[in-house]
Amino acid sequence: MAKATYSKEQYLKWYEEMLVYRRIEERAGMVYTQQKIRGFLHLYIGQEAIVAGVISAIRPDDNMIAGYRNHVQPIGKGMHPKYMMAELYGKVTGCSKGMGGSMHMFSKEHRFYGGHGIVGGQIPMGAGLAFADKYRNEDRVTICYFGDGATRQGAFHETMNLAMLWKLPVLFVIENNKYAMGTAVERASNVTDLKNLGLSYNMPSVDVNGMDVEAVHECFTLAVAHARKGNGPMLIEAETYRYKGHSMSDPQKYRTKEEVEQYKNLDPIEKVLQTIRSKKIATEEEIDIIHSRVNDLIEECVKFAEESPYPSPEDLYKYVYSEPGYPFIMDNQ
Ligand SMILES: Cc1ncc(C[n+]2csc(CCOP(=O)(O)OP(=O)(O)O)c2C)c(N)n1
Ligand SMILES: [Mg+2]
Repeated sequence: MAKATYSKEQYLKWYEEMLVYRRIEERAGMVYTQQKIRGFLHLYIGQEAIVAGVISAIRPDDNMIAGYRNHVQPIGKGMHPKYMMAELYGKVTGCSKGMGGSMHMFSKEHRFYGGHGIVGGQIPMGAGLAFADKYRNEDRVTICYFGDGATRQGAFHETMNLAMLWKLPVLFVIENNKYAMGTAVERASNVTDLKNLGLSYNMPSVDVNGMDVEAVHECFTLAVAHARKGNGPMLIEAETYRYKGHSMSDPQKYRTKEEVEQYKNLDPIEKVLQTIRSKKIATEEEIDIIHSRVNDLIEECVKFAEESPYPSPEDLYKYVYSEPGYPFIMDNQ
């Protein structure tokens, strides 16, 4: 348990935010089985404390970029979740106009720069965002998320070197959920203490319990201050676990049910709820109000997605490449 204690508002905000992430992902999984969502669907269930703890430690104008497990990050950055749900449905009202789907959420307005399907592809782009800010003398910080599997990509190592050489204001976040699809970290990597990968580039590197929102918040508060002051990047390994399969069809033969249960006992949302109850931060009535507000929000998102139209066939080839002069700003966010 982290030492610092926070305000009532902060605890309730963390709880509600993580609950929104959990419930919207559960609902997405449900409508997927009804074939309302097609293609891939990588859920964030179990990992919620990472995004929630980062969001409370950064400024709204800081940048964020992620891989394909990217449904909740733009919500944390301030985008209404109905635009995420509509994107999953492939509807024109989605945050990428229904052209991206599950792996390609995007909200330039909220400085969420995707949503990338190529494992590790977002790592050099994260450094690029930070390079642009440094070049323009902006004091923004970029948060760049990727998985344990992505640390096996050459792009990761090339980026570590240049980001450190140029002291870019970027925080690289390894979301170590122990597996890359069905491959456990220790089957793919000689170095299993993944934060140590940063040390060969002399990059300040730490790990944090990614299932404890308070610990994540504390860690990122320090890391963001470090990067914003111009001290350069950091590598943060957030230890976490995904409860669901890699995507929707995953028989999960690479792990035992007992292992999954063991991590569910460390659930980050339950942990905050226990803190709220044990410190008497809120009454049961206040907690119930949060639950019904979250339920109503999820219903609103599904209704919006279901009632929205699909993109028109004439637009099929639009937005594949950037069109000169086209400002990629959605009018619906
Ligand atoms: C360059 C590349 N290679 C392979 C794949 C196929 N693939 C998709 S997800 C994935 C596993 C990545 O695992 P990790 O980085 O740990 O992220 P997680 O899914 O656990 O969040 C792989 C190999 C891909 N999308 N891109
Ligand atoms: Mg992984």
